[in-house]
Amino acid sequence: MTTKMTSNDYIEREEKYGAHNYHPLPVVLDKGEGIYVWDVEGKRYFDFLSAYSAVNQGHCHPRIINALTEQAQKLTLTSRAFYNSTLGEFEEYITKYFGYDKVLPMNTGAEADETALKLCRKWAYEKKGVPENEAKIIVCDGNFHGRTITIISMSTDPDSYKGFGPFTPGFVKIPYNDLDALAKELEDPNVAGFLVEPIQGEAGVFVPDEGYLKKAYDMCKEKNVLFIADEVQTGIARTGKLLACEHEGVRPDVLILGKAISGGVFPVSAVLADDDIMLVIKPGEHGSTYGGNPLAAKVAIAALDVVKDEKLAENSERLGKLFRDEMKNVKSDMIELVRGKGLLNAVVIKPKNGKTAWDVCVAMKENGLIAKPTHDHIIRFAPPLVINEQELMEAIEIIKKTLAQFE
Ligand code: IF1
Repeated sequence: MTTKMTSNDYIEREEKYGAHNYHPLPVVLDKGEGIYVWDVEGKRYFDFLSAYSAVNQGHCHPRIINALTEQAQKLTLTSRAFYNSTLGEFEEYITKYFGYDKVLPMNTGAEADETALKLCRKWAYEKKGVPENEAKIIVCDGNFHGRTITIISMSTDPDSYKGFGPFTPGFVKIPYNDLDALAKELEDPNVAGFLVEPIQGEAGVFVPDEGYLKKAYDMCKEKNVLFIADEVQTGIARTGKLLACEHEGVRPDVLILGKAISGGVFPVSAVLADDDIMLVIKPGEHGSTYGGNPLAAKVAIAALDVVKDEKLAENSERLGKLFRDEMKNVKSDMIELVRGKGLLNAVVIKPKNGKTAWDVCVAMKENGLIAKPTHDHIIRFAPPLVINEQELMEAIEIIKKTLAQFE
């Protein structure tokens, strides 16, 4: 009779056979449903990371799973060498959903960011008249757009770029939330685009000043520079609007989506733009084997339907405010700061008696809630957007109880 594997057995096996490119919290997840996940010992947790905002619709949402399983029995992948019966349906659905002429479907967020960079450069040469190979793209300190070599060439975080050089040229780094720095760089006629996260997730949920995005957008328009919004993490209702740019009435020239576009069920990403930008890429100049495959198409349609039908943006807005109000009233000298928008929030932890954000996360796990620190001292709290008020209050009680253990 084989003995049942324990969490430690699973962890040791991953240690032995898997690359060591992560340092996960010591919990082994085995099942997910809605806002909850269960570990291999059957213990239930509130999921307060939502796979970094990919599971906004909740784990294993029945409508999205049905779309996956139904299409999986019919046709999963054709490549783009041929047409198929689902891609056009997805393209029409998502372009109308977000209000753009065209979509270029990819798989991961990084691929969508790379796509946007290529689109921006080509548009600069063909439409703006920037000399070939001279295009510059402005990015922000503290950015996170993925892990490819070109994307880490934009990074200011040594953990992302150290040891992976040489780097792709053509990027200009400026401080985030700094309009004077942007204005200065926009004077260069070879600037093609400004790539920005409406809220910097990985950096620690940095919410820029009110009006920053709108002013930055207007400054880009004055200089015929593309405003490119990376909404991979902030999009799909996470910050209380369908897109974070909507809080300021900004319609990006190029919109980058990923993660929750498919509700955590299948890797789907997309770049949206109008014809004058999107059509600079001609047949055979860009793509990917799985980009826009039938499974992705049907899963994404179902996932985006759920966002609208279940009013996830409204729920995110309302419960995000409740979360921040409650957390700001928690009496704990480990809480330095609470910030966020919608249900994308972070608590900055002040170490105490040598205890750090990591220790708080391990203790929260023991108490039935999983979240993970970013940059050592910041804990991101991002539950699935299907959470209700009673469940949120229960989760907040766990956070309070855990912090009290460190008093
Ligand atoms: C990991 C971070 C979050 C993203 C934005 C593009 C991408 C991401 C704004 C690339 C991806 C993920 C990557 C994942 C952890 C997570 C993350 F901590 F890495 F930075 F969310 F903050 N634009 N973010 O946030 O999308 O290629 O991953 O599909 O690398 O561990 P991807």
